[in-house]
Amino acid sequence: MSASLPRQVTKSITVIGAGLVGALVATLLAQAGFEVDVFEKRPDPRRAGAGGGRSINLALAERGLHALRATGQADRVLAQAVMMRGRMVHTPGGQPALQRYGVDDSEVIWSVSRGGLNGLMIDAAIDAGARFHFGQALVRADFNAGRITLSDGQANRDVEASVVIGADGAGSALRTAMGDLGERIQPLGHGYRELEIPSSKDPSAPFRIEPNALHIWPRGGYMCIALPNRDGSFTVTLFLPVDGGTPSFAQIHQAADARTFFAREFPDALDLMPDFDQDWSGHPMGTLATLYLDRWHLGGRALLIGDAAHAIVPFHGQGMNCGFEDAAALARLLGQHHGDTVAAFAAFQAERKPNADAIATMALENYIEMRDSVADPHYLRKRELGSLLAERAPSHYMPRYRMVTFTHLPYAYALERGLAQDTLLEQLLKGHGTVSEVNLDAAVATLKATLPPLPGHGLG
Ligand code: FAD
Ligand code: E0Q
Repeated sequence: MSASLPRQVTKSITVIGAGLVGALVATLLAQAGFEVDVFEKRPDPRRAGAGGGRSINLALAERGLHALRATGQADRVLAQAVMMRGRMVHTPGGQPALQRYGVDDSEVIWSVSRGGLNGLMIDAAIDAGARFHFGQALVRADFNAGRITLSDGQANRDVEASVVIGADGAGSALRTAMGDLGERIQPLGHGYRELEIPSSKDPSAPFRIEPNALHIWPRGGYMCIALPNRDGSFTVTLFLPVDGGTPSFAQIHQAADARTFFAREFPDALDLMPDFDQDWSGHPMGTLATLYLDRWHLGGRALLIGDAAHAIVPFHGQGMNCGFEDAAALARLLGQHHGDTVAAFAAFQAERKPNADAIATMALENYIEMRDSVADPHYLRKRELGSLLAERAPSHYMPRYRMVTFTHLPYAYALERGLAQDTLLEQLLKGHGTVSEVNLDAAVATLKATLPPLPGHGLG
């Protein structure tokens, strides 16, 4: 680096959005010694009544946990989480069956309350020295003047902000203010609606279905899932086409139609939801899309992270995890570049964009896998052979799900390696009706001859 070039070295940073990623990045940057101000459109989520009293949960996996460990908050978060060992697949008429996520209980994921995690991270950021300003929405920004405009719903005011980080989610106002970033939004055409399985009345057995699992009711073109909460309840999500077919949200006009649909397709789940009609009417449909941008930053003045830069569909449970990995990468790069935001932001985009693109692809693929394939015999054969190869040749085979969920291998590597492994599995299974027909010694030899070893076994 040339000593004669003036560098823009930053001491203070403005974050837009105090959601999951904004609160985490504020913590990490404040801990690194930056002066951090966070502006959030909504009221303080730690105050009673915020979130409307509903518990929405999400799956926390290794990438997200790793970033939380850096803040010292991981143990506190896990103390409020419910362990999920695998997905419990509910097929029509069959017994629910658990498909383990990892090799043993060291490889599990965690169901955490969105509001609880958000509040805890805001507390951590404040402890680290960050200042929060709630009820303050970004409305525009003048990056040349180093000024942003905020609205409290009544009036606008300007504040100085020479470096701005947009963690304001999929509908980011900072992204709009940044001008043409080569934006492409790809709607999925499917939406979601949240329901609840309440806890049982028996305090000694509060969970009405297996607590330590992510439940899935796959039905081909659509599906339901349920994630456990600490109090014994489950948050249920129905994923369904928005319109253009049967069934679709467009054809379900009222709670009674929804009940008829559930009685036919998800009767066991419906039995667990005594407040179904009220729940259905109270929660609007959400839509799903993937967001791609060509550029995530304006020199060293503005940068987008988390959903604001790369919103994805939720079917791999990695949106927050990826955003948390973003936050840790940004803090590391700002340190490596000594606060030079021009260099750090460019390095951030170069490092993270290929990985964000890869998880976007894998998340879309996982919808098909979840709603369709988890009950498909060919899929189950591939899964079984994959597990056997992973057991026999751990240096050369690791299921893609495991790379994504339990390692820090770059998402782009997981996508590429997963494709190569999948091609091999198809080849090995060709002409065989069952996995027991496959000669495993020969399969391992082919695997080792075809693919290079995994980097450092990919763990750690
Ligand atoms: P957000 O959480 O959207 O936060 C953005 C914040 O910015 C909000 O607080 C908002 O109020 C604020 N804001 C917005 N506009 C402004 C403005 N103009 N000025 C100031 N503030 C503003 N991810 C997982 O890892 N695991 C899962 O299991 C999982 N499940 C999901 C299920 C569903 C149905 C959906 C939709 C998503 C799921 N995700 C999951 C993805 C996850 O929710 C997101 O990736 C994550 O919330 C992104 O965090 P964020 O902080 O970038 O954005
Ligand atoms: C996970 C954990 C919303 C959501 C969140 C998730 C997962 C799924 C299906 C969904 C993927 C999986 N998964 O089970 O393969 O692992 O987070 Cl729909």
